[in-house]
Amino acid sequence: MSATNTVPRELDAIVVGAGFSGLYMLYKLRELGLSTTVIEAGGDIGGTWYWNRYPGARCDVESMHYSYSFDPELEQDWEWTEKYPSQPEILSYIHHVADKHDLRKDVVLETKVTSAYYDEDSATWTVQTDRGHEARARYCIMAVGCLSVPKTPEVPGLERFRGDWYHTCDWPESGVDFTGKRVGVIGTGSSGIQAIPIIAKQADELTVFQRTANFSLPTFNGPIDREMVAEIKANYREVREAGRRSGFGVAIDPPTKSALEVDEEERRRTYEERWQRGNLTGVLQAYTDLLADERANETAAEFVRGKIREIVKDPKKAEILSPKGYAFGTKRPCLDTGYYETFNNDHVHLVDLRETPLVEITDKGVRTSDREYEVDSLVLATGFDAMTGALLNIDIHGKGGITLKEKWAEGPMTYLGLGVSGFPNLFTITGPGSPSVLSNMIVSIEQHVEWIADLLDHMRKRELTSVEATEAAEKEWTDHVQECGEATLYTKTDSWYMGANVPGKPRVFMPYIGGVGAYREKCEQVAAQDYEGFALRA
Ligand code: NA7
Repeated sequence: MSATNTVPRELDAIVVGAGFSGLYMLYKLRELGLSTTVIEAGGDIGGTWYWNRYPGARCDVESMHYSYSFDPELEQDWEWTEKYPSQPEILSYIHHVADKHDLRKDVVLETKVTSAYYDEDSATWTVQTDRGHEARARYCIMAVGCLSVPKTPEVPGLERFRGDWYHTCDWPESGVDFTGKRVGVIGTGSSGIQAIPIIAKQADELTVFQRTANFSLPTFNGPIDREMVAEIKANYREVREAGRRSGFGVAIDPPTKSALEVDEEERRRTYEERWQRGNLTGVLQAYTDLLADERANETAAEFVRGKIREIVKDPKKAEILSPKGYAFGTKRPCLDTGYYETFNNDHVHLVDLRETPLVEITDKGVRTSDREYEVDSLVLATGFDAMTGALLNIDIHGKGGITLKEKWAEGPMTYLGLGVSGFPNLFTITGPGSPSVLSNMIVSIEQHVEWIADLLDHMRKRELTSVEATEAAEKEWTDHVQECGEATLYTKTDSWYMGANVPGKPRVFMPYIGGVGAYREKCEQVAAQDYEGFALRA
């Protein structure tokens, strides 16, 4: 079944975005019998996994956990092939789910929502698109993703560049062949770190422009372990439930000791064993205080630096690749396949932009403070205007005409990352103030979608027409999110969690660090207490 082109003028709900969250929201709204259209900017469904098609794109949550849990049949039938799912495999999974549940017929593609206006008298939203649609709905649900507005380097000249350039999150569907090319990559976050080893295999020369060295751990990816799959499938309900009640959305044995209460030899053994697990949380969750105490953190950071020095043969490159100046884990750490090893190739060069800053893009390549690097192709792996970017790109007007941009001028304020006071009947799936980006996204998405669906069901049964976060509840929650952040090392680092990667963006810790389990409990309590902190009106 293919997507539709029409947006009915009157609907119960409009969902913006057809990634994991928008598609599941559609499924749940249909269950409630609410007429719904999903409006999606991309040329197909998939959200993050539609756009981020760069070579090597892969999720760094293991396949068996990075999937929907709402459909037990799907869960049993679908077969993942690798420990960590690649972008093409995740995208075909999303297509499979959409086909199975016939979701596409309510999705409008290649259409951007440009504005949304709330009308207080009718308690409805009027949404407009760049293709001239105008539709009115009781509910407007933003499923726009946390990492969906790309950011380019803040230096001039990109328009002058005569070669081809690509942003990792807007990669040509036909792919790119770098064979025989001199390629430059700017950015060494997750996207750059995943793409670089593969580009290096094709390119004649690869120059990596690094501003901040990142901590990256090996995935030890490979074919999925069939015994593990059988065991998880036999116990999927328990596995999912444990994930939902955990810190990050995948259950782990929580640490019990401080890194500083054991001797160096024990720490080294522990870190080594956890390094070999090939996952994001292994080393970081070895001790209770790695994300709270600088001295404790330094023990793990130095362990990773030791690994980099072991792998990278050129001591100068190893030194540049060794992260310093911020705590391990406080910028999103990466998982890689052969990243550091790539720098042992003679045709792979590394430029330290801290030493020689980026000055401009020229017609021939990249100029740093000391020289020009000529390249045929340029890859921008320079990240996103995270968490608030996609919401603020839409001209959203709430009660009294106030815009979301005005409301969030000093940083995002939400109640539970789900609702915003002054913006009734508007929901933000995985919004700022929720654990989203600090969790297995799908666990967070399912919880948000189900919570919103329960609330809408509650409202329908009681014939209520509007729901709005109260200012007091919103303030209390936003302060709590900040306090939780301040109790960790996260707020000491310039990261996209802090809005620090986008010049002029308010410096506020945006995600909730208290864990998905604690967060879920809070949401459940709110619902049980008649949606405490939300004003419900008839
Ligand atoms: P990230 O993690 O934000 O990484 C972007 C990278 O680009 C990072 O190394 C930045 O360095 C670098 N960057 C950004 N702007 C510039 C300029 N102007 N000059 C040089 N270098 C620059 O984005 P990703 O796409 O890799 O990953 C996003 C998330 O996707 C990731 O965290 C996972 O959650 C999945 P900086 O650190 O700012 O110095």
